[in-house]
Amino acid sequence: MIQAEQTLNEALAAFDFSGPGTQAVRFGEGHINDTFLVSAGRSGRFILQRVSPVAFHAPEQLMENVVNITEYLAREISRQGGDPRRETLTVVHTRDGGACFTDSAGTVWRSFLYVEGTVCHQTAGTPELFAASGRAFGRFQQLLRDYPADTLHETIPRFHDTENRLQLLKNAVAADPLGRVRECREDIAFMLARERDCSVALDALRVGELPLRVTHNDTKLNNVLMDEDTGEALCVIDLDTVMPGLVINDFGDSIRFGANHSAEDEPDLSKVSFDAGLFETYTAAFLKEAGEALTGAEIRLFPWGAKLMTLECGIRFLTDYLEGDRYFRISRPGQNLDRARTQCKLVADMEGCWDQLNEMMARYL
Ligand code: GN1
Ligand code: MG
Repeated sequence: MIQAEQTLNEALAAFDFSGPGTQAVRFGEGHINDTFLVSAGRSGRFILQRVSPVAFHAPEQLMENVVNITEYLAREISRQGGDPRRETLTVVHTRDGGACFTDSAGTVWRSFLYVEGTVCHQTAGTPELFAASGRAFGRFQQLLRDYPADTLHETIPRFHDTENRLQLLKNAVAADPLGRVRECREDIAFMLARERDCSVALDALRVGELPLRVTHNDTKLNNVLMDEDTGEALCVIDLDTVMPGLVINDFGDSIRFGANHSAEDEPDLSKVSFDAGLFETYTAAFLKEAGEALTGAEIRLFPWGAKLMTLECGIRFLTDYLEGDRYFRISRPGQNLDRARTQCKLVADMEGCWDQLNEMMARYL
């Protein structure tokens, strides 16, 4: 596949960033898109991103969602007395007024204002930080509660369809194109043993126990910008997967990534453990902002959201490892296998304190 650097200059020109002194450097730790920070002299700083063609098959539709969502958020934030230029992303248009640019290789680029004075954390160093991210995603839910969900494109079909994710893993195991299955037998067995679990949230949706809402679907701690001075969460980013979905998945994906003290790709599993205290910290913060909008069934199923998002992410990492690391960017061999294994360890830990998690939820109902 061609590298983003090969068409970066075309994109810089399309967004009118190519004046003398402009610099563009790789930025951030996202696994999917190619992100650059552009310093464009007196015009200021911008984020320029090449949208992954492997992950997103209809990038124009995706950008239609992002434009509509960010404009809606900006209006809501202003209405509530906030600063929309800092509290949500602002799409920067191309010289021709478009929301994105297609390069000579057919790949789509888009740009946002860079939100100055913010930081993005890779681990929840302190409970306060994790709570701040919980407030941010809870507020995101609250801000979008009346957004017409049926007007959103489904940017990745079946994104959190855990049953289908498991089926895709089975297909990859059967095909085993790189002969990697033999080193992952235990990991595969761990996931297959939880086949029934993969249906819990989907069954609740099918019987009408859980409603579809506008959800973010990728609520990692590093998808929130924090104010450098106050430490408070400021702006939810990475809006590519904003779609109709389940709120327990937004809750759960945050727990998956943040309710522990290790990196997602930590190779030493003895360092990876689920922190039930951080689970509670996040629950309280998230519900403080989003609580009124949610139903009792949703809150009751939060532990399931946490377990299923973690299991599903492990399934996705392992599937990608077996298929040759085509989806999640890696910086070293075996990284996707390590990522899959941390997720299994966290699932096992959650199961170890399952009753405690459910009792905790009872206090918030
Ligand atoms: C990807 O783009 P990024 O790095 O924020 C992925 C998420 C995974 C996450 C795992 C579109 O998120 O679904 O949970 O990696 N995004 C997409 O770290 O697949
Ligand atoms: Mg991201």
